[in-house]
Amino acid sequence: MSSVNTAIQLITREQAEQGATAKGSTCSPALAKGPWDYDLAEALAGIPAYGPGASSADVAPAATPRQGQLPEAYKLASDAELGERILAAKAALGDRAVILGHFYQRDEVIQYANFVGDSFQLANAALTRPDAEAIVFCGVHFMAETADILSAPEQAVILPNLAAGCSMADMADADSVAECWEQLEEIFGTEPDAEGRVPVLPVTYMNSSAALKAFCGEHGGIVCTSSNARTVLEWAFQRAQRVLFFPDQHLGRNTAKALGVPLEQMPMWNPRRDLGGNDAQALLDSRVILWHGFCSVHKRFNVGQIEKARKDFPGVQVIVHPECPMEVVDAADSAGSTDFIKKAIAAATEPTTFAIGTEINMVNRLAAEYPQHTIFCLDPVICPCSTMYRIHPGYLAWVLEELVAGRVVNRITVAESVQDHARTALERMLAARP
Ligand code: CIZ
Repeated sequence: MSSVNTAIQLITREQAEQGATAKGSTCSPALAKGPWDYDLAEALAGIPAYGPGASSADVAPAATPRQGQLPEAYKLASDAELGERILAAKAALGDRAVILGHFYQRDEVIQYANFVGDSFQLANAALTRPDAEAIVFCGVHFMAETADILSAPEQAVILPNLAAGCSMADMADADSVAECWEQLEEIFGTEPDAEGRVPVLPVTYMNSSAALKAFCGEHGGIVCTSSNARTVLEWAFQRAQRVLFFPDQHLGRNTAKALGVPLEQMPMWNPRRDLGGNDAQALLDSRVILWHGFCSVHKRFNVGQIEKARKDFPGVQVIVHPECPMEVVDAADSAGSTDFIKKAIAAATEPTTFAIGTEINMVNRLAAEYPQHTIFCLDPVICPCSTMYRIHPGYLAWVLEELVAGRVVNRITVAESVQDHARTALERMLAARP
């Protein structure tokens, strides 16, 4: 089975055998360690961090949830022992628990999932199991929040490692967005134009906190995923003269550009600067105001990698995620969500070479699933999502065995007041038609 974990172990072994550092083969050899080392490092330093992988240089806000210490037995257990314990706990729990695994999660965890998919597919998959008392989400924090909003109040959503956040989601916080909104209202006012379109509507990417989804719900706005961003923007433009799009500038820019919005009408909002670093006229002329956020996995892809793939593999199909920078999306053959990428590969009837611009765990899994094709990651360096990495079979075994013992640990609960508005924004997304 291919996975980041096993790939990293191979690199580490090779390095030891060669007595040399295979420079550049991974973004961080620290990935070979257990994520509990980072739980401990954070506890000792008192400062949260995302851990090794693509987001290791991103600054985690002080309020980022931290994980307490995993009991020693789970840290010391071998993979085989953890596997036995997880399977035994799963069998003991039966239908009382459902395990969800995100596409970007490592195979060592995915092998135990009842459902594998993107964040929204997984939240919906959980709805097919109304009898499950516990929804164990092997993904990141905002995904568990969305599952909590959509699931029944008595169902407990569990995130096996509380430190599994999302650096992109953390780049837009509720206070900064509220402050931005206040400044925008001062410039635009609140009166609709002759066609009944309000001056601005907020649109948040699914990769955002429940508080921001609620902000959108409360202010006439909406949520989007990378699968439906175009439909959602069209929906918003029917109701508003412009859109405030957060937190991912790239998804916002790529989607708006495909709809014909000129780049000059997409100013960037830097929350650390007055008016986001813009003058009032640029904001008045705007159609999409892009929040200064990004995904550190997708930021790694560049046009040089695409040129190299085309040179090395004539005829290669380059497919990238729309969280990649605009130049990368423009240079690729196609761009789309994780589901789009998966379906594009599944639809290929002839053996094809695919160079993929998304997270390494998903690319490795696709390569193993479709051996008739040559599938590789555009980024040659093994650099997974730092926060998905924080989930390990040790944490999964722990939360499941706690459930067997009648204890719910690591529950993610979204406050009721936030849930209502966030659900409104999610429901608008489900109902959105261009
Ligand atoms: O929504 C998701 O799960 C993410 C992170 C991206 C996608 O394209 O599915």
